Amino acid sequence: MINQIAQHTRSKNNIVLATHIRPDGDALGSLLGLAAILEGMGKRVVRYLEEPAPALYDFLPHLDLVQTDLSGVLTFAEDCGTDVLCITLDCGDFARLGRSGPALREIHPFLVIDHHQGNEGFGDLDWIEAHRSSTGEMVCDLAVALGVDFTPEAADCLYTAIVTDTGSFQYDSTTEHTLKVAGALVASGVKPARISQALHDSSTFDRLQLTQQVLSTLQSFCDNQVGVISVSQDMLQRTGTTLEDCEGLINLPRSVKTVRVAVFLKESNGDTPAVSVSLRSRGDCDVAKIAKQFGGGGHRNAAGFRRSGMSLDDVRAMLLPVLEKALFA
Ligand SMILES: [Mn+2]
Repeated sequence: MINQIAQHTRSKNNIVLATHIRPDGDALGSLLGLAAILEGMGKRVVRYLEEPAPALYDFLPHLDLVQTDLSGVLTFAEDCGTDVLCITLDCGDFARLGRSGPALREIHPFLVIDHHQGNEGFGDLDWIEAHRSSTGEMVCDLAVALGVDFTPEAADCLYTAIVTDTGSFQYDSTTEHTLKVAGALVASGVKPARISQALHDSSTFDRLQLTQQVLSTLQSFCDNQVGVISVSQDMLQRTGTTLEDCEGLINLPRSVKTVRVAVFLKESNGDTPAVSVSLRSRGDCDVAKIAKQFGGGGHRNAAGFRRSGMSLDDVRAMLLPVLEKALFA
């Protein structure tokens, strides 16, 4: 499949790249990294995001080149006639493309590059490998298949993609190949300490105060095998932060030795109350299966779902019996 993807990519001069809504490091890093690779091949590339990227990723090269104007992207594609293709990166299903999905899907060929478990494919051509650590890792292989060297910018973006989706090479999805690819990126100029500092040592006192409040909600269940934290809109208002500032906090309950599943409940702001739930597991507990029961999805060790019209307490009460069953099955 990678060769077919490479062949299609070679055959077109204009390429639209898109990723999922509320993009994470893998989504942004894969998109910006592949864009730099394709531009190095002399192609015209559109980097499309439905909404601006979270400020946490401001350090990524070429983030300023991202376009958020869908009509401009569609006009570009139309003007290219048949000499265009669209690639979505790290997008586990069609709905995750957001409001722009249906319009982008009109661009042909439409290629899907992704590593989400349960992605059944929604492109003209789907390259989906659920065992991969990250979409960034797959893009690195694509660059090799295309016979292109990594520019320093591409390498920084792709390293960020891999390092964020593997929790800095800590998750089960990290393989020998993942580390080989990361090594190749370092050989191309990546400074791991610089990326790690940008991702992890760039906090603010507001964010630390938010962390303090979120940690005060910590509860353990199921013989200390489940750790739950939550954030309310009230906490965000009090500390002058946003949900974006909650990135990474789920690793706090996950860091407890006995915890097999960490849960982070986040109250959304909006007209109707809603709670989004992040699940992280260690070892063999498949949280993607659990998320799926509630209409969500993800990977075996990292998944999530969203519930409208329920409070934080209601969602916790709904989820705990399901977790208990999964852990003690
Ligand atoms: Mn990913």
